[in-house]
Amino acid sequence: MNSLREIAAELKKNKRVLLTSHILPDGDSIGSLLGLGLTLLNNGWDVTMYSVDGVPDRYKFLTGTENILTGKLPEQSFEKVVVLDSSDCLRIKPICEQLRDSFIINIDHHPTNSFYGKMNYVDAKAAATGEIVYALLEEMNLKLDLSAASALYVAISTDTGSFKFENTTAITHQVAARLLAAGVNPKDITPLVFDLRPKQAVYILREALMSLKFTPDEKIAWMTLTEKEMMNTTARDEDLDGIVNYAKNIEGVEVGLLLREKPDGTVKVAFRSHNVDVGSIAKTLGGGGHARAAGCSMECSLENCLQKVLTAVGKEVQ
Ligand SMILES: [Mn+2]
Repeated sequence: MNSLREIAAELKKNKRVLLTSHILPDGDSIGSLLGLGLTLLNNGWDVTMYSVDGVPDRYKFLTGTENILTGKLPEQSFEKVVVLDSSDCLRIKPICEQLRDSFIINIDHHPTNSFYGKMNYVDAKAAATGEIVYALLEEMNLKLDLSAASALYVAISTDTGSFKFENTTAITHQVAARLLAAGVNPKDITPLVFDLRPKQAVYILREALMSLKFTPDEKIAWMTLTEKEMMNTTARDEDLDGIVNYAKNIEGVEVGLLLREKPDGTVKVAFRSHNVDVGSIAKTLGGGGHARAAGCSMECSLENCLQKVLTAVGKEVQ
């Protein structure tokens, strides 16, 4: 692994950089991208910010999201490519091949990271990739403006569930304090990111809750969503954010699951737990993630996938 100092020095050598982050972007994905991108831009870099799946509506209030490209990746060559918050090249699959010969700098906090970059910095203790981006910018001696600070606040507050998850450390709060000192006011951000939801998100939540079921010992709770329910409610992927936590947060439940049928016939599974390492379980099913929050994609019917997942999780829950 490389040090942030080495990465800072390398980034200073070239100004034409591409920054990108993972498919189905979350707050850390977009926030890290913008926090780094806007700061480099303000300091003379020629920055291209790119997100495979665009920017979810929820994060569009952040300044600079309008400059994040999606769709076809520009043909021009980049001197450096920084890939953020992505544990392997599959997380940027549509552009992974195209970037194969690029100088990739991989910056991430997923313990399952495969070190696919020419340079790699992976800190599994960091609460968010945004926390690492903050440290990198400090190493580069670059000052954050309010827009970049707001983006990093979104990155860190979303990956810590508003500073509630166990990944929240003293460093997390120190970084947040500096972001507030740079002008961030949580009341301008938190309601937009955590509280306000579009109507179809509430409708699909209602469908998910209607499907709630438990194992006989009530330690595993799961919800399922069919493609038909997604169509009927006009819900999008991003409207499913956080729904799995309703299963996890039931008293006595150890693992909460959300299984969602996709139009391509696969089933996407989200795992959340209190103590069990669901990251390892997801890995045995072809996925990955963190110890308490993980996911995988499976090729089977909703019912068959559910049985496979319950068997795998059941072995670890007693
Ligand atoms: Mn993250």
